[in-house]
Amino acid sequence: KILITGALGQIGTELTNRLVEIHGAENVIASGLDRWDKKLTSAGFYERMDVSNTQLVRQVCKDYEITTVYHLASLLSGTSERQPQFAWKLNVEPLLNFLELAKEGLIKKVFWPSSIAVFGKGIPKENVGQDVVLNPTTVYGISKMAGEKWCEYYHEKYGVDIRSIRYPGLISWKTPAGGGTTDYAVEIFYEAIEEGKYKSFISENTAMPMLYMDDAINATLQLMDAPSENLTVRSSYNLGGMSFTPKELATEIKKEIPEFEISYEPDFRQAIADSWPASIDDSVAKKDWGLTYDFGITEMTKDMIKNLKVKLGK
Ligand code: VAH
Repeated sequence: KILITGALGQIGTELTNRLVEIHGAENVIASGLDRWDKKLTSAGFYERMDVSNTQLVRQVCKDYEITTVYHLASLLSGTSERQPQFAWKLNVEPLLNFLELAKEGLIKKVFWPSSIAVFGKGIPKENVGQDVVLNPTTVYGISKMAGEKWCEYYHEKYGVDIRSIRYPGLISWKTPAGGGTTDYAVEIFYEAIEEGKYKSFISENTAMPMLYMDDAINATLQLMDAPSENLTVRSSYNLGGMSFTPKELATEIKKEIPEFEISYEPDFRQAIADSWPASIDDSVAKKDWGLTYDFGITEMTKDMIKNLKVKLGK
């Protein structure tokens, strides 16, 4: 059976639905802190679970005979900067618990999301490689870097089958993102449709690595289905997707909504964005497990606007 933590989140809702399609609802247990909301997930079971409650997590894994865990519960970059100690605790300690459960053999395989936020000062801005020095300057990046090192440690020392991806900014329409620096690229679509204008908290020429959610879910499942012996990275795989600036995204949106206007008012998240790479080299993922992409900025923009118009009743 499969357990997803953070199942009501931006990745969690879509990953849960895809896992149900593949494995059947009776084999998928979704969990989250919030009350279950049926529109968000089609899992056979839902457990209201605080991932910090290690005894409850162990009990749920035992009761449902969980073999694979997608541990997605986390606080994103913006939110984490506002509550550093809590963000560190929540982003790292529950992961350690799942690594322990895997070491004991109670569960067999763990997926954990890292982020391009692990990169920071002192490296080139473009085409950042798999093995560059990690110098995160945000609490979120520090917690993800620490998580990656723990994953590598438990694999090397105890043979735990842990797999991870350094996600770029993720863009989707089904569930609003929560508190990320890249989430201007989600909000902009809602406001373009509802207001015809958007005030971006990231400056116009700040390029960041981005990925459409469909491609992120496909990549996650490709990695999890790959033969373990093919995987040469047990910290976390670079995944670059596409790279664009708010200005470039606004230009794409204008092709669909000609009257759309963008303005810029950078906030505290600009400094976070400035510390991150503009583009990523994900050749190792392509070699090890056949990473591919279906959506570029034009296809993504069309798909976002088409689906959001329906969702927003426009
Ligand atoms: C954030 N969307 O902005 C997340 C992600 C690379 C960015 O980690 O915090």
